[in-house]
Amino acid sequence: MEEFFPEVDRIAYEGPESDEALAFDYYDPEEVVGDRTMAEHLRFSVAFWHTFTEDGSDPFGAPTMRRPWDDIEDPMEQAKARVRAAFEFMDKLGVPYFCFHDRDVAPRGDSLAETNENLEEIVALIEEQIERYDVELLWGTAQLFYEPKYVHGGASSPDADVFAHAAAQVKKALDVTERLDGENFVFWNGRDGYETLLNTDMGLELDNTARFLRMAADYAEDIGFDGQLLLEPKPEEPTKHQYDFDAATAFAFLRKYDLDDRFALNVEANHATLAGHTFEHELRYARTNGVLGSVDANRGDKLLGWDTDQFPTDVYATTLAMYEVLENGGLTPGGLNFDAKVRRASFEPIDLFYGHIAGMDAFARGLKAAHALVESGELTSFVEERYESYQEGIGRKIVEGDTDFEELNRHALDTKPIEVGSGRQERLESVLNRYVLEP
Ligand code: XLS
Ligand code: CA
Ligand code: CA
Repeated sequence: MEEFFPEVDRIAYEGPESDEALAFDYYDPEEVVGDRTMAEHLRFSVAFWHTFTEDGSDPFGAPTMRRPWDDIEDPMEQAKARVRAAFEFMDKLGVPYFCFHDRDVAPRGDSLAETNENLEEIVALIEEQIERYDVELLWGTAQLFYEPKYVHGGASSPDADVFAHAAAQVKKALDVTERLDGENFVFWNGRDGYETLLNTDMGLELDNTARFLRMAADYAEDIGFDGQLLLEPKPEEPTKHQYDFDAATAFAFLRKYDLDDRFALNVEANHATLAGHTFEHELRYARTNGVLGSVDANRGDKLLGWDTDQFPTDVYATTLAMYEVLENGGLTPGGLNFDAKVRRASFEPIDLFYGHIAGMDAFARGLKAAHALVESGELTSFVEERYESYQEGIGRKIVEGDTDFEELNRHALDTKPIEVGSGRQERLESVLNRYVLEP
């Protein structure tokens, strides 16, 4: 049988004592943490685009990646080889899910009809591979940002023909996601936003984006797609001002257009940091508002102001993220998708394994630390105590909507000097350290 990564066997859990590099130190899929196995908590997914189509080029340099399918010239044959390689890769790594854009997996044709035919042919192969391996589709999406016609956006384009084309593309992508039993469908379009207000009708662009999403949700229902629909916030890049800036902006948009019961959010770590937030802030905001649907697990670089999409290896970040996921009751039907790429200088095929192993281990370790922290109740009991003035007296009346400014004024005039408590940040950070270092 053809093998794309013959130098790698199935990656096993060997524990931190092992010096085998192609093994997990912390990720043991069968290990039970609380009420679920690690595999059930983490629901890892490989991003097809970064792992199988990224070539390592940047504005200053040529492609660097060396891939086993590089020499196949026919685009359809190359696409098929990528798909077969992807399933071998995910099987060896023991990752249960993958995500893809329509245009990652199949080459474009000369017309939309021909492009759709190419996609159908590749999707048939993906279907076959899904049956053969223990790997499923976490989410599908339509790529509405590469082609020149999307220069001004998809659903927010000033040109109605582009809107229609974007709709046709999403329709097809929903069809194939449904055919492959995808559990979610993501909408991220980095060109829906604007470069300058001088040429922009912001009101119409926002209304049209909402119209587009409503039609997409209706179509999903028509074809019996019962997966979760997700918006993915990002503040900028490629567009200067993107409409889905962050979780709060995306949530406000969903509420304004009455779409919040049909869409949840796919929160990405690197997009959080680009928006000037921490990853855990975005997760907390989405969770608190009942729209934490799925996660793109990667990280940025604090010194670089762009979307570096690195593998997540910072255990503090993964601990705080898993804390939010656990408090959310898990992510199902979402998951942790590695929207991450190996660095341009990590160009050997084996680096793809190292990148994913590093990310999976960091999240497994973060899961254990977060679980221990949740179980201990050390943070929750502190927080409960901090807000206990709302449990009785005037605080209770505030929370129950049972008071007004007249009464609050009387209460304030009667109150002796107010004594507020310390926030104890440093103490709590040392509690966190204890769980990160010894979960
Ligand atoms: C780009 C986004 C994109 C989405 C899917 O920055 O992260 O890859 O996740 O279109
Ligand atoms: Ca993403
Ligand atoms: Ca990104």
